[in-house]
Amino acid sequence: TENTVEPTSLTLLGLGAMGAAFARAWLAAGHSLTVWNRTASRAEPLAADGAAVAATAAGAVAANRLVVVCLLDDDSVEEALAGADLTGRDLVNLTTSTPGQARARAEWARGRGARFLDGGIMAVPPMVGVPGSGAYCFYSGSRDLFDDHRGVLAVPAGARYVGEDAGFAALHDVALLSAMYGMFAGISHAFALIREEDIAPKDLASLIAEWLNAMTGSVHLTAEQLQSGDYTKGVVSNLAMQVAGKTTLLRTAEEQGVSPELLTPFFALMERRLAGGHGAEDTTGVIDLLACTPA
Ligand code: FVH
Repeated sequence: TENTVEPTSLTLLGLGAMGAAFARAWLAAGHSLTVWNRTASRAEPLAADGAAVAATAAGAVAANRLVVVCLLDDDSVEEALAGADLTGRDLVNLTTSTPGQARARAEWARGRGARFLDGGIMAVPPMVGVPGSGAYCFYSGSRDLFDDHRGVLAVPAGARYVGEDAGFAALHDVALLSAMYGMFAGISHAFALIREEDIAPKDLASLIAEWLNAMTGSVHLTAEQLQSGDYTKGVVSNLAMQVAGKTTLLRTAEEQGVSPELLTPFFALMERRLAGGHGAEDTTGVIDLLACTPA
């Protein structure tokens, strides 16, 4: 988080948990902020902190060249900006979107005379504006917009530009969240296994955290294998061995009275890859099996 940038005037639409956290960070760093929120009362604490409050979204957009939007979803962005003149604006959309929605929104903004940057927030509100918290946003779309406003954008959370394709910020965001949900699934299964036993959850928690940390290096091996096309490169625990070991995991779940439903989809894919004659690989080949026709 940087807060040594020139004082800047900007607009923020959306004062939910995340929008309000961004607003507080910009105000605390001395930037001049105009805010708007559909439910006007949510702007009151920010007005007390020095924000100018616009009565309408169109008015807020008219107040500044740089307009940041942090609303619930893409439909709310459409609704909020329907009556606003975006000509000459630099629109930064931090609302969570799919890559397709972000690309369509970029076209939509360009058609209304605005430069566009999409953002994906990798933080929860308490991390925002806190130096060293690790909060950051992915940004993609107009490089010029990003370069012009990088300093002020990096005040609430670090700023990582990932490409001109407006869909890339959302894609990076969702890729990381997807990895996180896989981890949450494994953690849920692990705790379910010990739930009825005389093992303190906090003791297992430390062990899980330590083990997951030790395993994170595998992400780099997967990347190397994908890049080289050789999925046997550097393999330590091959697929044939892992599929054989699956029986122990499933039998343990049964013994402990735990549904295997969080594990079985991944094991089914590993088995399919093994059946295709890829026992010497790691699990990287599963990625190829996931390819399907985009909607
Ligand atoms: N909060 C979090 O932990 C996550 C972290 C990662 C990124 N997400 C995304 O950030 C966007 C905003 O999330 P939020 O936490 O601020 O969400 P809420 O507190 O629920 O506030 C929603 C705001 O959106 C406004 N809003 C909703 N619908 C409309 C609409 N049709 N027209 C105009 N504004 C609308 C709502 O207004 P109000 O209910 O106060 O009137 C809030 O300002 C989001 O994309 C997350 O996925 C957050």
